[in-house]
Amino acid sequence: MNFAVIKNLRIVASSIHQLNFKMEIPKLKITFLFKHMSKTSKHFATRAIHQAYNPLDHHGALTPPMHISSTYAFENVEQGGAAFEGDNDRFIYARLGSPSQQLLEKRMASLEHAEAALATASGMGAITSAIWSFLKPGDELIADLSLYGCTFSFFEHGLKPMGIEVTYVNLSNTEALTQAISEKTKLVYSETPSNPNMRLVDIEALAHIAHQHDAKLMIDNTYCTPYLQQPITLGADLVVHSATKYLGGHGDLIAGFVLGAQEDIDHIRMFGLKDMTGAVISGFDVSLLLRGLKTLHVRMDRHCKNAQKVAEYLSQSPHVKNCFFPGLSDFAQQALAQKQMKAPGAMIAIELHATREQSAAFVNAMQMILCAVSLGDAETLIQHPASMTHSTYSEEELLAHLISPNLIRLSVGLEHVDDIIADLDQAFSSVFGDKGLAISA
Ligand code: 3LM
Repeated sequence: MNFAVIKNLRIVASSIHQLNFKMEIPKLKITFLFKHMSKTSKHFATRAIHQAYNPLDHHGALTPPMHISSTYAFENVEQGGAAFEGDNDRFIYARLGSPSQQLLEKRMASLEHAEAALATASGMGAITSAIWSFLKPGDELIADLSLYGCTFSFFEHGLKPMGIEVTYVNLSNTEALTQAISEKTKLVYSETPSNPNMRLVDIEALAHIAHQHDAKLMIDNTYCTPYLQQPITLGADLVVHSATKYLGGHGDLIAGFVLGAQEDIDHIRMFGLKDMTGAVISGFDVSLLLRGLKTLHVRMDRHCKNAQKVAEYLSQSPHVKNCFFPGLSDFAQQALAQKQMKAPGAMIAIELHATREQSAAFVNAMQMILCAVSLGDAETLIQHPASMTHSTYSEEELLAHLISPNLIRLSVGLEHVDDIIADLDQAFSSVFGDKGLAISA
């Protein structure tokens, strides 16, 4: 096979998969190339492991190299200048990206069915970099009522003082968006399910309304991950993640993503991130995330299975007034959950028949389950949002934003489910002095 043929194969391969084969590849590698050429049609689990990386391009290393260089050398000023003009594919400086970050972004874009992705230093880095890129004074952001505490704080204390109008609307009621949206609305923003109270919004319906008014729909998909929900396929323009959670999966990194159309992601990278937030992901965290993504599907399946059993247990407890979990038959938005989520996820919110003090005592009574913020880790985590993750809301704001001061949030982990239930059961007994209702294992 002559070089011209190999070169043509390279062009075809790289246009399909961005595989970058060297000219000297032997026959064996060409076979591998053909195997990889059909990758775009592969399943989620396969893409989470293989997408956009061929070990044979990297000395056979299964684990992609970790690039921690802050800067990149050029042959000369002309080559450097061309890179700054965007005329070649060279890397310049780690605030703009690195080879391993690029791999992570391609892989994540494939999982979310997005044209492009940008990895960031945190979920808040993703949210702020994206939002600063699209809003200017006088513009309006319409946001759902219930938001993660720091997102709410950013809207209140970051956007509003800069002259951006923020209007909170109950987006679970699609009609409410139709009433509220106007020509000054540039962005509609929601989590689904919402942190911490598990309210859903109809992504497809909201996208339709937003687009009729030339506004973008931005969805925080942290609770679901692309394994359970793919907002872009339902019409959302931008998706953000706290990758600190299920995507990393092991509680050992802080990171985020924004995903969307290439043009929008380029703009966020070159403006919101480069010039405004500087929320750059570290090379070490890129590496940990590439590892985390490889097991995402397996972990999520077990998280969801455990959570279903825990939610069923909690919903039968006489001490639980409300158990909010999309997998329960009495969940108010179960039909919507089934329409847009592959499974109910592993986050549960409960309200007890109890005072705020008793609710806190219940959290404090855990023996194995850890009292901690964050979610999506192997460890089951419990916390009291009004005191912890959502303490950025005042008492009045908590009520206005549908976050009950009695609400307790549970991130169901990967321990044996009987041990999780046993711990909850002993906590009920210890606080309420009865024997609890443990479903026997
Ligand atoms: C938490 N949440 O415990 P980072 N979007 C959602 C989130 O839940 C979060 C972010 C964005 C929690 C973190 S609270 C001090 C700990 C839906 C984070 C922000 O910047 O990666 O933390 O993501 O609910």
